[in-house]
Amino acid sequence: MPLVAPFRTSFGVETARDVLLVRAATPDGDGWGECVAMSEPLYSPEYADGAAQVIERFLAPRLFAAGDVEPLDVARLLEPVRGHRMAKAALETAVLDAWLRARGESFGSYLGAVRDRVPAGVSVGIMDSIPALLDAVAGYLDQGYLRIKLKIEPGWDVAAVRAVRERFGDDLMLQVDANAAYTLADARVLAALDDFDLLLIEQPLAEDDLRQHASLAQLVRTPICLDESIESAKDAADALALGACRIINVKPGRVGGYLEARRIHDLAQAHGAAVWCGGMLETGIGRAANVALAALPGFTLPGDTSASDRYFAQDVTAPFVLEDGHVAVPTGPGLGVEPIADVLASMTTSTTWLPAP
Ligand code: NPQ
Ligand code: MG
Repeated sequence: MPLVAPFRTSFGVETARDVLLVRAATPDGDGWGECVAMSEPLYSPEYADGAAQVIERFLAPRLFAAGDVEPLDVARLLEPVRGHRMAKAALETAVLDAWLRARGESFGSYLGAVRDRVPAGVSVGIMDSIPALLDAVAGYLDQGYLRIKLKIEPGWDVAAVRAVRERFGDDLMLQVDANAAYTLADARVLAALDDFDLLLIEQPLAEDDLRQHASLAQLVRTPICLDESIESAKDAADALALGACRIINVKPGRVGGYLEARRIHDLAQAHGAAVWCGGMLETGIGRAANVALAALPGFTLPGDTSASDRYFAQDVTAPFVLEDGHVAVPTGPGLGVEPIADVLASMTTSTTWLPAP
């Protein structure tokens, strides 16, 4: 799926999104899940073709062998396979969607949503110049986005943040995301961001640098938020106990599914830590479930739950739209949205039915 504009982060420039969708065909009806792995292993070790292969060879056979599978069984059945959380999440979501559709219950209702719409933030890529960045941010604010996240990397940080703060004022909810581009030796640059009253600094250091994040947290006033470092509720518990972060970006794909994502929400709530819902340039399928999750009570910061047109001119489902800075939580059974058949067909490059005939 072509992106409406190139999206540059500290790990590269994306101009299109390769999407792996999973459809669970069950006796009670279909369910859908979106695998958020990128086409290349740049954000994390998983990648879309690898996820398709691990599903085909190792994950789906375990579900088929188990016979009558309910959503709460999926993680346990897949647990012997190490890692591959994004692939597992896509399968669990498809099973959960089919199960909820058959019961006539929405994702939001099942997960424990307490809102019918969620405030929307937007993630703004690294630009070629400060004027280009200011134009991009102005455009998103005109559309109504309630919070801006700037992607940063060494050389595109303090000046970019200062320019946005000066142009748009102190009331703008503003945060940054480094996608692991810094080291503890950069603590002085990161501490310089303290002047700009940011909501948080997301994943400044490498994913396996939990201890270093705890050290960094002693050197900067801005709250540290972890994304890539948190792959499970256990990781979240460790990070909070260590003082490595005060806030967690919850991405269901990264942690193995919506049920584990809810556990992180519950844990953070008990710990008094804030969570918010991240984004992986999802189609309407993944976006629907994210918006439902973001409606849980502990999601107290606006998420990267943008409207579909932030990324795609044509979404695979009916588009999610921004209304008064918010995105509506779907109310229909399961995800509440489904792929539009001819749109899906026009975008599909390959289909595999499992088990193979
Ligand atoms: C983040 N997302 O929070 C990610 C990173 C990211 C919205 O900033 C293709 C697929 C391109 C997934 C670029 C946002 C991507 C991607 C960035 C995820 O760290
Ligand atoms: Mg991030």
